[in-house]
Amino acid sequence: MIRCYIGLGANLEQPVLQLEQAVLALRQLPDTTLVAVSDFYGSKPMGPQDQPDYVNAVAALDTELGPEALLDQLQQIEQQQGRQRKALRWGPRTLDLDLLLYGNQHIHSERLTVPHYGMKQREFVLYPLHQLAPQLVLPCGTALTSLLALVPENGLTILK
Ligand code: PH2
Ligand code: MG
Ligand code: MG
Repeated sequence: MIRCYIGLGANLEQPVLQLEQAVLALRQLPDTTLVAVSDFYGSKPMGPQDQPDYVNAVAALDTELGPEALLDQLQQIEQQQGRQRKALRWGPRTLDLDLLLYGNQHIHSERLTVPHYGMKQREFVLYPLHQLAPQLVLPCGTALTSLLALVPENGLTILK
């Protein structure tokens, strides 16, 4: 069993419902146990500002799936919830599921970079992750708490 963390995000088509639906789907994944889900957070959009605020959360999973098999499952859930692949970088979406951490592994393949390349700078990842795993040390050896000290909350609010 490998402990993984998934970042959830949405800002279109009733984002809270999108995240709730995604949590149900994560619960159904094969060879995987959903261990915990953080609160849902309201966050200001990173990237283009002419898009709605986001709802973000982090989920902890224990899985027997390999990283690429897990990615396949996450992308399938995104598709089921109407994700349109668009050219616009950091544009709005109905559901984004990012594989943040896969145990203590560093993964660099064509499809996957783990730890997620942006997670150390993003308040909407770090704060919910800290809620689930306050003692977490990243694969690079950095304590999560030391990153929190560098990344302001930037208006992050707890929704539920
Ligand atoms: N995701 C993006 C672009 N911008 N902003 C916030 N607050 N939360 C996100 O999850 C997010 C974003 C593309 O993945
Ligand atoms: Mg993302
Ligand atoms: Mg993504």
